[in-house]
Amino acid sequence: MANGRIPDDQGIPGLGATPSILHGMERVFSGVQSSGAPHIGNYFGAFRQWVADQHKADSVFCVVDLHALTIEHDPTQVGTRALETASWLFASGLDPEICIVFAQSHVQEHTALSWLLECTATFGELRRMTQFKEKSKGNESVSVGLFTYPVLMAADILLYDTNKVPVGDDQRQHLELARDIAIRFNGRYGDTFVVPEAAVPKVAARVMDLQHPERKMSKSVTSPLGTIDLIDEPDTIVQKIRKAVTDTDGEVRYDPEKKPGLSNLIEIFAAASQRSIEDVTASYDRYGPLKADLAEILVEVLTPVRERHAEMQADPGEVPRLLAKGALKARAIASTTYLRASRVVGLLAQ
Ligand code: AQP
Repeated sequence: MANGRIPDDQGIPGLGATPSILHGMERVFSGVQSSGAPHIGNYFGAFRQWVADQHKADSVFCVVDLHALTIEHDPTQVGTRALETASWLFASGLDPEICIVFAQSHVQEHTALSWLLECTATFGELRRMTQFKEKSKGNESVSVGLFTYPVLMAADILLYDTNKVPVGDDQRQHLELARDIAIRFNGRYGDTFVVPEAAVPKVAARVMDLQHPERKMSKSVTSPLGTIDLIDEPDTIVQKIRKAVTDTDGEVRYDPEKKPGLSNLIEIFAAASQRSIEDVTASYDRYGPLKADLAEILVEVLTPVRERHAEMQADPGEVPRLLAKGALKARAIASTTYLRASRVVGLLAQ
């Protein structure tokens, strides 16, 4: 098996097939860490693709709250942040009637499979992960969880017989690792996992910080003027775009290397307006009007999301109820895959 589903006749006898094998649809899976307030990088790099995918594929989306424990966190905020993150997903347009949305910690097969995969991945390949190097830099005490995070992410994906993983560019390397682990596991134990493919958007795959355009916009890095959060009010968006760092040569040109600040703004503009980078660039000859129109279009795109998020706060029980339903559906798929994997590595049947 290369990229297709596991054929029924190669499955483990008696364990049956997963639902998406039965109805033959492509399976999409992706996740977001509940590590802080989601920003426009998350929205244009990931959430917006997910909303489109839910109508075309059998889609599963996860608030990866266990991943959020890999960095410093306040235990009193862990649950609240997971609920907040989920409510941004629903506000962005994920419909729990047509896709599965759940919290990672509610489906224990994620950590169980992660262990089987940790025994397949190698220390050397984890040590090469760029995100680990960046997040651990300068920290005296780095958790083992931060190091093994990409393996848990591989488990998240492989549990759902995932064909396609829509992610931002920063997750490309982790996706490659998930593929390598799946291929190695299948080679060692026989066809068990579908080998997933990354789907990275053509525009805004890596939205950069507005004040430090050499680094990506990030939830867990404090950069109040550099990050546009989905919760930001119109005035705040306008102010942040106006203050965004550009350069002094004054020429409107897309050149991420020489003009990183302006190129980032052009890319955000293209993503928000669904126009091409060339088209946006050709429409302006001064930075001021480009910034003013960008702020306007961002406000237009983000206001409905922010309003839906505010509406959801009216019933604090709604998001937990939706996540509980999502977990039931997710568990039904995950338990079948985990059992399949645990059998092939030789663990005793329960
Ligand atoms: N700056 C970005 N531009 C485009 N896409 C982005 N994503 C994240 N940042 C950008 C994509 O959003 C999805 C969810 O991200 P995540 O929660 O898994 O965390 P992350 O990739 O590590 O990014 P963050 O938001 O910066 O979080 P922290 O600070 O906690 O690490 C993913 O598909 C990601 O690619």
